Amino acid sequence: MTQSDSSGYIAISDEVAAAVDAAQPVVALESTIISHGMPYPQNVETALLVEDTVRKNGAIPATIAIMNGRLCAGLTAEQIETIGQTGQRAVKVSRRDIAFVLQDCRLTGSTTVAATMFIASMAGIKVFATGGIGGVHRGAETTMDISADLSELARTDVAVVCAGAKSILDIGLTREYLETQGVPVIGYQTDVWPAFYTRETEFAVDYRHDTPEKIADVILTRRKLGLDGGVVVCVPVPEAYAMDPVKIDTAIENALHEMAELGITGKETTPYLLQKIAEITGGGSLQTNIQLVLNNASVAARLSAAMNSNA
Ligand code: PSU
Ligand code: MN
Repeated sequence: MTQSDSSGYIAISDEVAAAVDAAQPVVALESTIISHGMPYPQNVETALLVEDTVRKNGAIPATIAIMNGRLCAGLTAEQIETIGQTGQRAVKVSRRDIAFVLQDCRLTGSTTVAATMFIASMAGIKVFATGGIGGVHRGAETTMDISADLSELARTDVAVVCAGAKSILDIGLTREYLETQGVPVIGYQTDVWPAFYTRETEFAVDYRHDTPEKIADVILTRRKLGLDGGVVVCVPVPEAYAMDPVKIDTAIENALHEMAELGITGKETTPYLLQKIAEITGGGSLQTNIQLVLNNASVAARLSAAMNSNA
């Protein structure tokens, strides 16, 4: 059973709809990480574990995707299994793709950070946990490859909890772009941007906050002021799972080199690089990726709880 809003395009699960209505904590989760970010079956195992982690930390999980011609907020375990098995045959859906994938009921659309934020916001969900956001790619000064995740952050009021940006991106340029768009980057218990697989970079975050309550407080102030858009909350990967910086940088360099030789561009770049880096590190990067997502899910659940008790 699902509830629909008057537009008829969105299908919110009963559990998620009830939690949103009662102002209970809810955390949105994306599905591109399942279809394009990890291999089967670890992708499905991780997606289900992430949902458990959200629950254990006091919130209701709402995994988001486009299935059977509907924008779905809150998937069943069977739907998550379908996305995991469909893998890269699913359409990777960013903002521009949403209406087109809705048009063809046969398509399974896995939503990126941008599309997940848009649908979460429609469903009344204000906090979203993922692994890493898209950003400004290296070489973007000639390719113009800048993820639509960044412009979505500028317009949609959802807090995105992530482990920073991988060095497949240009972190310095990503930071500049977010500043231009008025999107603050908050370091959770860190002064510097984490680099996804590792805990540190040379780039400072805009503000550091050490508790979910302080982050919730500033988000509510932004809302009261009518400041549009979201915030990025950067959480470093737990120490025990962080990778050796030299090893991971070498793997990334090699993966980027191979990608250039193959001529891969556009929306295929991130999935290709994630897969290649996992291969080069003998699966090490995948283990780190899984652990950082779980950690972000727990921080997001506590942030959502803090936002509801402050409101
Ligand atoms: N980073 C990851 N794993 C992912 C992604 C990013 O570590 O799965 C996905 C997210 O869905 C993100 C998207 O929103 O890649 C960005 O893609 P693009 O750069 O094509 O906008
Ligand atoms: Mn891109």
